[in-house]
Amino acid sequence: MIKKTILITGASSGIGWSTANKLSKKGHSLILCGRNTNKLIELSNVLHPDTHLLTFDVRNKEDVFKSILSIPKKFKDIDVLINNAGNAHGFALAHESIVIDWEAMIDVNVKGLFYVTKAILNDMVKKKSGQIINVGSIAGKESYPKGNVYCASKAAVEKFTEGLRLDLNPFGIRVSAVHPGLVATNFSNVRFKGDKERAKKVYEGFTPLSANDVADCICYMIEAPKHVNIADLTILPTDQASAYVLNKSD
Ligand code: 8X3
Repeated sequence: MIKKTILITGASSGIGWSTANKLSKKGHSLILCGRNTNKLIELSNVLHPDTHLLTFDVRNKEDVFKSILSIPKKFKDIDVLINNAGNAHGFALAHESIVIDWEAMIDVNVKGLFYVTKAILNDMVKKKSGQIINVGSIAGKESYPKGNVYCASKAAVEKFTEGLRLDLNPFGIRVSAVHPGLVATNFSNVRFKGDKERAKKVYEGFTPLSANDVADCICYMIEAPKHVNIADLTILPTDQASAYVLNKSD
């Protein structure tokens, strides 16, 4: 298997962390990005030594570009970018939502993803190879009540993915998105602002996906032969038929 250099945003938890763990075990070199240096250091202790840590907040444009520029030579030749950082803030009808929550989702899920991509893109274009995998959501394909801006932010990820694939087509760069449904991670805890009981209920009465299930898909997207681009992959729990049709036991 070809060893690659892979940059992952939002690498310290959930899908990002599971993906990092699996890719590291396969011997790939990783650049783990997150906001909390101590957490990244702690996590990286169990990873392959070929791991570089990068602390920045994707919302901060200057920081994003500076951090990517600071990557040491050994890790500079990035083969794969996994844009995973993203979250939901709040779950309320549009007219009852808080604008600050909307801004947080647009700043991280949309603008942050754009900044990181832009910071890495030129080098991939120059060498005419590379791969970009964006973590979208079923929410980007179908809006659901109270999802409003979160759904819009993930729809932006899907459309940006399509646009990138078109623009980068002449350069042999694979561009794709993985769109998970309900994954049991810290996601709902953040969405419900630390209301653990409410968050727990989201994943009760059915078998949700695990972060590992999604990480397995991402690993396959990376390991697929060079001529194969898994352009758009929706992964749902078997109990979930759409963004809001769920076979839950009572
Ligand atoms: C996370 C999945 O269904 O909560 O993006 O929107 S969902």
